[in-house]
Amino acid sequence: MTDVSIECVQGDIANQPDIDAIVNAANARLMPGSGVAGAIHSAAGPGLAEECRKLAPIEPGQAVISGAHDLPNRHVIHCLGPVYGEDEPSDQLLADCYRNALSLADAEGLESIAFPAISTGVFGYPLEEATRVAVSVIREAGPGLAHVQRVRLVAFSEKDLEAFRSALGQ
Ligand code: AR6
Repeated sequence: MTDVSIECVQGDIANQPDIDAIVNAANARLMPGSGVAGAIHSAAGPGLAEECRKLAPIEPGQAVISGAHDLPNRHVIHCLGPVYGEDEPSDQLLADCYRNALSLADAEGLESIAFPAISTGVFGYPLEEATRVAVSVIREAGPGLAHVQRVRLVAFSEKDLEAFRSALGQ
C-alpha cells in the first residue's frame, strides 16, 4: 500500500518523459487516430501500431498494455473510453478505464502513470463530469496499489486544466 499523489499539468500526453506509463485514449482497433491516439502513435513510431495489432480489438472500459517504442516512457496503456450517450453506463465504463489502467500499471511494478482526459474529445464526454470520475476512481484505487505512487492528469488546454484543478479541489 502506497500513498498516491495526484498532480495535474497542462501539456501533451506524448511528452511526459519522467512518467513510466502514459495512457492512450484509444479506438477499439488500437490504431492511430486523431487527438491523443494520433499524438501517441506519431511520437512512438510505427512499431506501436504493429504491436497493437495483436492486442486489438478492445471493449469500452477495457485497458491493455504495450511497449512505448520511440516514446521516452516504459509503457503505453491503451484505454477505450465510452462514446458519451452511446456506450452505457458511461460513468461506469469511464471509471473502468481508469481502474483497469491503474491495475495494469501496478501489476507491471510501475511507479508513475499519466492520463489524458479519456473520452472528452471525439467521444464527447463533458469534461467536468469526466474529471470528477477520474479523480474519484484514482482516490478510491490509491490505497490498494502496491507500486503506483504518482498519477498525473494531463490537460490539453488552460481551460481543461482549470477543470482538473477544480475536480482535485485545488
Ligand atoms: N495531449 C493531451 N491531451 C490531448 C492531446 C494531447 N496530445 N490531444 C488531445 N487531447 P481524444 P476520446 C485532449 O479525442 O474522446 C481518436 O481519434 C482532448 O482535448 O483524443 O477518448 C481515437 O482514435 C480531449 O480533452 O479521445 C478514438 O477513435 C482528450 O484529450 C477517439 O478519438 C481526449 O480526446 C477517442 O476519443
